[in-house]
Amino acid sequence: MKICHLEPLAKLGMIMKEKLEELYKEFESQVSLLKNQADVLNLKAEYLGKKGSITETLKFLKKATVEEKKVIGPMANSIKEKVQKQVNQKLVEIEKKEIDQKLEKNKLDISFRDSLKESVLLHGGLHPVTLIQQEIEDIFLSMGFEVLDGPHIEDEFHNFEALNIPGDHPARDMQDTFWFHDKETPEGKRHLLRTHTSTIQVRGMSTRKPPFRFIAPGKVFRCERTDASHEMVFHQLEGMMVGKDISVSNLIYFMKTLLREIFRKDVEVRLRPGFFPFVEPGFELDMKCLICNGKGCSVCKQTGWVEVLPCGMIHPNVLKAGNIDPEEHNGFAFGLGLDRLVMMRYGIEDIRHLHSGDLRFTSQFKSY
Ligand code: FA5
Repeated sequence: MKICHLEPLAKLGMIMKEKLEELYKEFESQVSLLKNQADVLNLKAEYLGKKGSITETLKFLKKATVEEKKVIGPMANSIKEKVQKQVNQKLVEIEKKEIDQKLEKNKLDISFRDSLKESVLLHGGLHPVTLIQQEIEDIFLSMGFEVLDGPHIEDEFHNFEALNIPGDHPARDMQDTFWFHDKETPEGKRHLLRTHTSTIQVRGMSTRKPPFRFIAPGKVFRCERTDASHEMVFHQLEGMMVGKDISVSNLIYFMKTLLREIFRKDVEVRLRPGFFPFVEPGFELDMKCLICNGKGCSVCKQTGWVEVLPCGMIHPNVLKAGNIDPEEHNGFAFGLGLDRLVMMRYGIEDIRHLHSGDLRFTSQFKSY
């Protein structure tokens, strides 16, 4: 603003007041649009800096009389303070916004938000062995069986001796296992990773009075050379029924019912003699290989049959180990290979897929 000549006090005061208010309004509208601190500081310099428009306007005060200064001075200071206050507020506002943006960008979301929920639903789920185990549990629960559990680390007594397999028995070689180099039990027995779920037979028998019936699913461990149908860690499901006058036909009835429910149709089975020291007579219940439909493949070792369900009538010595009088009670037992059953059910040609941890494989199974 150029003022070329001195005005009377009232007029000069009015002109300066109007001019300062006009400048302040102009500043206010500009500052509200700014988005970064550097621009705010530049704008401040344009108004309050050495050559700023407010500063320039106030230079006229030098020429004013004392009376004029008394009126215009406080007014000018108030405008300067208002500008400075606006600048400070804007700087704080921008800084806060920048911090919020940074926090939003680097935020670690540990809650189950939509994206996470989606990936859990897409990729999470139950393993096919668990799915089939749960189905079998339901089938047996509906037939009045209990479901028991037992430890993975067992002692020699429960894994072998109570099952009629003493220390020098050749049947121990059929189930080579992993032994622990730890202290023996008080009875002088060593510890091992259980080789079958039959260990739970003795534990179940000694805590129950006949008649009873239970199943016991779980992981088992064997020192095996792996191939299309053998793993070192696999799953079995033990079953046992004890009472009076139980016969082989009862055993066959339950086994056929189980397979019909699992495969939702009658499957072709064959029963052949099988040797297990804890049953007498003992059987191998094989089912027709559903991978090759009986033609012969690597899973059934070209025989057309897959061994899934060894079983038999409980040996009197095993009943005695469970405190049951074999003269009064008898029963049957079976030990189902769960992984092989899963293979038959879903047409899986190699057992090693099951525990490969490959999501492309496991995500194919219905899990909810
Ligand atoms: C036993 O383990 C007996 N305890 C089963 C039993 C229980 C018989 C009660 C009689 C009465 P066997 O070693 O055959 O038996 O194993 C049982 C089932 O486990 C087999 O039919 C097979 O389906 C499965 N199986 C055995 N070894 C393996 C392996 N290395 N990998 C995957 N599945 C296996």
